[in-house]
Amino acid sequence: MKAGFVNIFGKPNAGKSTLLNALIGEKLAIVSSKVQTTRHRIKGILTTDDYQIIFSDTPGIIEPKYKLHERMMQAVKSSLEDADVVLLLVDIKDNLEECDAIFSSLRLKVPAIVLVNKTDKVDQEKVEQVAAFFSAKSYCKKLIAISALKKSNLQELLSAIIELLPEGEAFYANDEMTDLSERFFVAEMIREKIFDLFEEEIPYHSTVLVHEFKQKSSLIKIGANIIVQRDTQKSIIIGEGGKMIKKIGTEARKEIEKFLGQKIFLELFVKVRPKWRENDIFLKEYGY
Ligand SMILES: Nc1nc2c(ncn2[C@@H]2O[C@H](COP(=O)(O)OP(=O)(O)O)[C@@H](O)[C@H]2O)c(=O)[nH]1
Ligand SMILES: [Mg+2]
Repeated sequence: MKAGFVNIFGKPNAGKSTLLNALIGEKLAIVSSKVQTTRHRIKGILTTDDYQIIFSDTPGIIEPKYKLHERMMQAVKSSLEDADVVLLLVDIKDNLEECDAIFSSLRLKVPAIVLVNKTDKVDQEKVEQVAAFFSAKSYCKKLIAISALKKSNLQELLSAIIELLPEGEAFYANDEMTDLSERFFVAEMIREKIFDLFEEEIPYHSTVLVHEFKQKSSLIKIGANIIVQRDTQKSIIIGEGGKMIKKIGTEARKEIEKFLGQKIFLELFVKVRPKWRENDIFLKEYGY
């Protein structure tokens, strides 16, 4: 048996969450076209008779600007510490020098596979050029060109990981897919809709807290608070005549029902908590 922790790092928007979902075959991590969508370390566990891989998706590596950012970078740091194998993900269209600088600064002590992602967007010549750039780097044990979105070359990636994985017993039971609670994923699915439906600062000033999760006879009753920093943001989230919050609710409900495999009743509230992103007590309460 082989077992170990395989942690995914990269700049915001490289496709880390898309890759985790593709590898696990289940949507664990929310995805958006906007940067800094992922705020936590999210584990996805893949178990067979021969191996157990515990993947971790992490927030994109950034320079912290407020306390929430600091918490996000702590999630990155903790993932660096327990990794057996590291996946360094690059958006093929990103600035290569910048990615290289970030990867070098991690001072990795474990083998790293560089994954050149989004190859579906470019031609073969570009793939070869970027592959040559990273193959020459000292931290690059192996390089694989993939498309997380189109799920291409993931089998090759799995084989490469298994080769580097240490011998050992499984850390989690066979049927465990993640270490996080259903409440967490429900809150994340609501947060994803906020990223989809609102522009500019709204997604970055918002978070979601599930305060009620109760099994009733034929459905689960879920109550959640959308937390924002200002009254104006509350009005935007609610929308004219409640139009927007209704839209968040409808779209989130579909995803949550798919995830839980059960009908739900979803009730959303909006709460204003000035500067919650800077406040230790609020950050803790909201799971950061
Ligand atoms: N074309 C293309 N888009 C991708 C690929 N992987 C991820 N994306 C898109 O890139 C954006 C950011 O993805 P996400 O997984 O949230 O990135 P993260 O910030 O690194 O977790 C989303 O719009 C994804 O659909 C890929 O292989 N090809
Ligand atoms: Mg992400």
